[in-house]
This record gives sequence, C-alpha cells and structure tokens, in this order.
Amino acid sequence: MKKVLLIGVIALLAVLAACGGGPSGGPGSAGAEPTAAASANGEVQLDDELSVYNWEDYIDEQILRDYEERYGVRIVYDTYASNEDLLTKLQAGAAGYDVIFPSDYMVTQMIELGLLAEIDVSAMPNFANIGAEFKDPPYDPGNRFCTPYQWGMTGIAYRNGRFEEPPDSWAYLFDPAKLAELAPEGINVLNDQRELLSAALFYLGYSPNTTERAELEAARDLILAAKPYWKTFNSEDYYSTLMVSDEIVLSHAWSGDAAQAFWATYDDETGEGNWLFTVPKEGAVRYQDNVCIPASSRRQATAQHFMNYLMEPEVAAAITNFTFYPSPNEAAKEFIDPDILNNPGIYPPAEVRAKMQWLTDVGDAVFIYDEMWTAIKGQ
Ligand code: SPD
Repeated sequence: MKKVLLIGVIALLAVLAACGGGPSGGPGSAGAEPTAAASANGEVQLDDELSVYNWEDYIDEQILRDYEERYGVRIVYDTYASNEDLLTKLQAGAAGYDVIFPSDYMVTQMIELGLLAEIDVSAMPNFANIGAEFKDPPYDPGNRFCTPYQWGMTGIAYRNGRFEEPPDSWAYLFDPAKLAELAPEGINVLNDQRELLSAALFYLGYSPNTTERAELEAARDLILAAKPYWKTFNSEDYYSTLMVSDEIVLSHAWSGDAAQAFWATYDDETGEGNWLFTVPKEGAVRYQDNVCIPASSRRQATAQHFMNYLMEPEVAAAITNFTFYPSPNEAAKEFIDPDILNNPGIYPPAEVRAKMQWLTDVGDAVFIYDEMWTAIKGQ
C-alpha cells in the first residue's frame, strides 16, 4: 500500500510539473444509532419503498441494505451510464424514480427544465457534515435542490509498466501517431458526450464549456478522426470488463474508477496494481455529483430522509471506502481509510484542483452538443 501511494505521488508531481506548476466505518458499522434526523423523522411517515437511480458502482449496495433494515423501507435500485441518459429518461416521462445523482452542470439543466423537487436542507441535520467548499455551489445556489454526494477528476488511466512516462496528454486519445501505436493494444473512451467533447476541446485549446459552433465542430472532427482507433466507448463497466481483464492499455477515465481498477489488480507482494491514473496537462474536468429528488417523485419525504442518511459520517465514509471517490463530507474523514484520504490521485491537493475546470450548463448550445454527439455516435 505504501508503495502504491508513492506511485500516486510521483504521478501527481509529474502532473504538477506538466501543468507548470482500513476503514473502520464499513457499511455494516454505518450509524448504529439513528441520528437526530432519523429520530425527528420518526414523525415522518416513511413509504414502504424507495426507488434509487445511480451511476454504476457508485455505492456499496450493503449501504442500501442497511437502510432497509434500519427503517423498513425497501429500496429498488437501478443504474445509468451518463447524465444525458438520466435526463432522457426523466424527459421521456419516466415516473417512479425518487432519488437520482446528476452532476453539476446537469443539475442546472434539470432545475431549468423543472425536473427537480425542492428540498429543505434545514430539515436534514447531517447537511452540517458537508464541507463549506462543497455547499452552496454555483449550479444549485443555496442547495435548494440537491446535496453533494461525491466528486472526482476526469483523466487518463493507463496500464502500469506499458509507458515510460505517464501519458499525461489528451494526445494519447487524439494524436494519430500515438493512436496507431496503441490501437492494437486497446483504447477505451468514456461514452459521455460532455466528457468526450471536453477532452477534445481541451486538446484543441478551447473551453470545455464553449458555446461556439466552430469550436464544437472542430472537436467533433477530431473525435471522428480518432474514432477508428478506439476499441470501445464505455463509461459504465470499463474498469472491470476492459481494464482489470487487460482488454486495453489506456482509457479515458474517472478517477475513482481508475482507483477501483488499481485495487482490483493490486498485488501484495509487489505492492503495485496494474492501473495508474494521470491528469492531462492541457486541462481536465473536475466534477461534483449530487443527490436530488425528481419533481415526479411521490415519495419526497422518504427520499429526503434517505438523503440525510447518506450524509451520516459513517455512511459517507463507507461510500468513499467502496468507490474510491472523494467525499465532500468533512465529518466522514475520520472514518475514511487513511490510504485513500492521503492519496493525491484520489484527493488531489488544492493546487491541482485549482487547475481543473467544472463543466457548466451551456444553455441553448446544448443543442449543438447534442448534434455533435449524434454525428459522433452515428458514424
Ligand atoms: N462509476 C461511477 C462514475 C460516476 C462518475 N461521475 C461522473 C461525472 C461526469 N461528469
């Protein structure tokens, strides 16, 4: 483990230079006693069932079972692959979902479309556990609709030992010379329109939130030229089906997924895992995923009760100890595995965070993004 952390630090230093610049809280131990919120919510009539719709592998399902046991609410659980898939489902009128986990820019879009229910964080005592840095975000001022869940970085995951230097450039996804060399060994990109377009936009020197048609068309063309070299578009189970199983050598990746692949291949004897992660020098996305309630939910009080549960320190820590994504929950820190907490590849220091960019709502330009994505996936 210590050696692993060293690798993480070395990779991080490389990133900084390039930029110019045992968990005690396992799911079973999550909150033995109901919190004040739960007690207060004793007055709330909880529904028999709650439908939770999340990203793949973004919670230890034991945490859901613990909630069921503690409160007698049966959880129906399902997963989705991207913010846009979630949006499409809700816009198509899918009813029945009570708790969803959209990212930053998608929260703004959903608020504008009237797809989210207002929440009352003053009725959630565990909201006090969220760090000040993560409260009142620009995409949801005053946390009127959502509470922070987990956050992370988008970068490049690469097979340990395959590269002499960390492949810390988006050129590894777009430069034909690099692609020709790597394609036979397998490259995966995230099947996510804002994420893939932002990688191309960063590489071209444009903003990942551009609303300029010409810049988006240039990004589309770059992607279409690279597409024949890519083996797969996968953002759901790529770390288990492609990385851990050695089907590829490089992947566009979210930081926690890369860390999951690392640990799944970790060898106690060598102190190494097969997968490492780097943040490209041209710039990269930092994101914040959130817990929200669809306006169509008919179990909003129960959904809010569940949101409060997710912010219990031991529960929030158990989520991070499973997903390897950083938690915005300050009170959870004492229950998070110190090797996760101190790993700069998972919890990047402030100077790395400062160089990363959030994806924001692009207003009507979303139609240009959709058009580019249709062209990318259609050809
Ligand atoms: N396997 C869980 C992945 C969740 C990552 N969130 C993605 C944020 C996209 N901007």
